[in-house]
Amino acid sequence: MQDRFLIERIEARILDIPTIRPHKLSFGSISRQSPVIVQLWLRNGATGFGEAATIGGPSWNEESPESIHHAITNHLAPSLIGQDGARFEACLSRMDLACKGNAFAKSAVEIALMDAVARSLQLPLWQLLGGKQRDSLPLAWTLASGDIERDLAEAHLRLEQKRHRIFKMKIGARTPEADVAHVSEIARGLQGRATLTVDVNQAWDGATARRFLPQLIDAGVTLIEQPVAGWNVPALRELTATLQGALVMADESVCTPYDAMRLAREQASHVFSLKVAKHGGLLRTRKVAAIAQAADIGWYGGTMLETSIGSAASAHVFATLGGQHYNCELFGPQLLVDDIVTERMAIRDFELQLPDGPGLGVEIDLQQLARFDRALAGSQPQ
Ligand code: MUC
Ligand code: MG
Repeated sequence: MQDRFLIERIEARILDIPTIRPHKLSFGSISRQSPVIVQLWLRNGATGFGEAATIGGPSWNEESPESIHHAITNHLAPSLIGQDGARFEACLSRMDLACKGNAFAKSAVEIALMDAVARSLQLPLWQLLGGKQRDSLPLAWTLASGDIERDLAEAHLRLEQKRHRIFKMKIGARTPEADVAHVSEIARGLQGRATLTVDVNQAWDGATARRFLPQLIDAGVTLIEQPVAGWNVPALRELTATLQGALVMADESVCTPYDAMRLAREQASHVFSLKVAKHGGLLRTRKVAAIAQAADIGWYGGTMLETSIGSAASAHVFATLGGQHYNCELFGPQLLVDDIVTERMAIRDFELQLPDGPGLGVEIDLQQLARFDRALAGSQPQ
C-alpha cells in the first residue's frame, strides 16, 4: 500500500448560493443552487475538493443536497478512510459496496480524491484522465428567464462580449404552442447569429414531441435535448430515426453505462449529454463516452449548474475525450451571484479555457466557502 496517498479525512458541506436571476425549467424555477462541496485530506498533507450539484433539490432526479451530504458523511467517507487513494477504481468499488446508486454523491468524492492525488503529483487533473485532446471547448449559455425581452438582451450581450453564441432554451413548462412561439421569437431576434438548442427536460409525451418538434426545427433549432421522459426510450428512438434537420440528445435517459449500452444498441439518440454527477464520477464519464464513440453517437459537455469546482472537474474530463462533440455548457459559475474560487476559468472567443495548474487548476477561496456554508448561515432546504 502506498502510504503517501492514504486517505485520512473526508468532509462534506452544503452551500446555498443565489442565482443572478430565476432559472426556469419544465419542472420549476430555481433562484439558488445548493452544491455539496467535499474536501478530502491525504496523509501526505495534500487536500482536494469535489462537488455535486442538483437542480431544484431532488426535482431533476432522486438525489438532493441533503441526501448527497448524508450518503457521503455516513457511508462513502467511512468506506474510504485508511485506503490507498491512488487506487481510484478500487475506491469506486468500495463506495459501490457501501452504497447502492447515489451517483452524485460518489462523483463529488471521486473528484476530491483525484484532485488531491493530482495535486500531490503536481499534475493537472486531465493528466490522470488520459491526457487532454483540446485546450478549450465552445461554451453554450441557457436562456431561461421566462421572459423574451430579457432572454434576447442576455443573448445579445453575450454575443457582443464574445462569450457565447450557442443558446439553449428551456421549454416544457408552458403549452407547446406557447413554447414554439417563444422559441420562434428568440430565433427571429437573433437573426441567424447563434446556434439554437432546446431542452424539454422530459416534459412531453411521444405524440406531443412528434407534433411540435418539427415546428421548433423550422424555427431554427438544431439540437433537441430530452424531449420525452427518461424511461421513454421507444419514443426517443422513433424521434431519432424520423426527425429531419436536427439532432436528438439524451440527458436524463443516459446515466449509467448500462443506460448508454441500451441507447447505443437501439440507436435511440444522436448525442449523449455527458454529466460527471449523473455518471458517478470522472472515470465513469469516460466509460459512457467510450460507449458513445463506439456506437457512432456524439457527446455534449453537460452541466448541473456547478460552481467553478465542479465545472473545472467536468472541463478536465471533457478535454480528454475523442469522438464527435457538440460543445459544452459549463456556464454554472456565471449563473451564480458569486463563486468559491479565487479565479474562474477564462472564457475567450466563445470558448471555455481549460486550466493547466495542479489538480483542478482552480483554487478554493476558504472565506467564500464559509460565506455560503448552509450550516454556518442556518438556512433551510429548498
Ligand atoms: C439539464 O437538464 O440539462 C443544464 C443547464 C441548464 O440550464 O439546466 C441544466 C439541466
Ligand atoms: Mg438537460
